[in-house]
Order: sequence, then C-alpha cells, then structure tokens
Amino acid sequence: MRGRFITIEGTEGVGKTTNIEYIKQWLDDHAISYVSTREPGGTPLAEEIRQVLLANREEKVCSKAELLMMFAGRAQHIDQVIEPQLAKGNWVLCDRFTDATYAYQGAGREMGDELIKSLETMVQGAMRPDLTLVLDVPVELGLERAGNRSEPDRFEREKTDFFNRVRQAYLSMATNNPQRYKIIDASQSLEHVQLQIEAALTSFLQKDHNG
Ligand code: T5A
Repeated sequence: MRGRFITIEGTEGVGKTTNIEYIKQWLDDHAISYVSTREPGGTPLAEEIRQVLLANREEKVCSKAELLMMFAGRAQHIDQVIEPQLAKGNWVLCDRFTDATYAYQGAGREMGDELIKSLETMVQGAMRPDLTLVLDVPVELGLERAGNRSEPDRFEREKTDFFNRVRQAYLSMATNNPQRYKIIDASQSLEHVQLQIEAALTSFLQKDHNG
C-alpha cells in the first residue's frame, strides 16, 4: 500500500523542527515506517538550492527566480525521495512543501496563486499531501523564538507585514480545506502543542484505517 504524505507548515519559529521530533516518536510508537525530510532541500542537489535561497546577499533576488528555485528543488525532491518512498509504502514527513510557496511567494511576495498553480501541476501532477499540520503563532512570537535561536536568514529579515500575509494565507488554506489541514495553536506550551498534534495524528490514522 502507498505510504502517506504528511507536511508541517507555519511561519518562522512556530516550532516545526521541534515538533517533528515528537511526530517521529509517534510514528515509531505506531510501528509506521517513514522518512523525514524538508523543503527547500531533501536531496543533495535540493540542499544546494536551499543554501542559495537562504543566503543573505547584496543582489536582490527577484520573486520569479525565487519561485522557480523552490520548484526546481521540489521537482528533484519528489523524483528522488518523496515518490519512491511513498511507492514503497513508507510515510513521508516533510518540513514544509508547496503550501509554503502559496504562503511565502504567493501571499508574502504578493505573486498571487495562478503561476504557482501551474508550476504545481507541472511538477506534482495530482500529488498533494494527505495531511498538513499548520502550526500557528502570532508573527511576533514566532520571530522572537526564531531570533533567539540563530542569525536571521534572507527570509527572516522580511518585515512583519510580509509574515502577517504568510500567516493569513496559511490560515485561509486550512480553513478552506479542513479535510486535509489541521490548525495547531502553537503559541501554547510544548506539552499542549504536542497534545493537539497527537489528536490530529490519531484522528488521521483512524480515518485512514476506515478507508
Ligand atoms: N520557503 C520555504 C519559501 O519561501 N517557500 C517555500 O516554498 C518553502 C518550502 C526556510 C525558509 O524558506 C521559506 C520559508 C522559510 O523562511 P525553514 O528552514 O523551514 O524554511 O524555516 P524556518 O521557519 O525558519 O524554520 P525554523 O527552523 O526557523 O523554525 P521552526 O522549525 O518552525 O522552529 P523551531 O522548532 O526551530 O523552534 C524555534 C524556537 O522556538 C522554541 C524552540 O525550542 C526553538 O528555540 N519553541 C518553543 N518555545 C516555547 N513554546 C513552544 N511551544 C515552542 N516551540 C518551539
């Protein structure tokens, strides 16, 4: 049986990396074989593209170049990792995927959805995540958490307005498709965030078993 594709999304510093460790433990506890990966990145070539995308630089990166690099890395990632693993029956747990493109390039950079939709169809065909957890925190809190951890990368240097557009885009995608998305209030303590994640995963697994 084909594996399931789970993605974790949210604005900067919402706790994706922290909570992915929890989800991995949950998958182990349920004897589900999986691979854990991320975007941008996930293969050696796509990780090189990630470096290019995140590096702070003098030259302004034009939005279309940024968008195409996101999808170039994604095409490679799907071809080399995501599709082969799903086909083998393994679950794929991915830190960000195309929803991040709708949120960051579509809403944050104000490119709109149409171009992204056509690239999504070209690169993914009909393939979409089976479950997407949107970790949500007020933008200021996320930036504060991310800022405590490391030097800001090229995206983290954006203004609050940019991240507010990103956050609203995530919330609107999630609200419009509650079958696939679960919004997790990630402003709470880690313990409470993980209880919400556990509930979302348990409900997904039950629905999955019931066909
Ligand atoms: N991007 C990506 C696009 O523009 N388009 C795309 O298509 C894609 C795929 C890199 C950038 O690329 C952009 C978006 C990004 O800007 P990334 O590396 O996933 O993507 O980006 P970040 O969001 O920067 O990832 P971070 O690693 O910074 O954030 P996380 O993983 O969400 O946060 P995490 O787990 O490191 O937590 C941050 C801090 O908060 C603490 C943690 O201990 C940590 O110190 N924390 C909490 N503290 C208190 N209470 C809680 N509940 C906490 N949860 C976490």
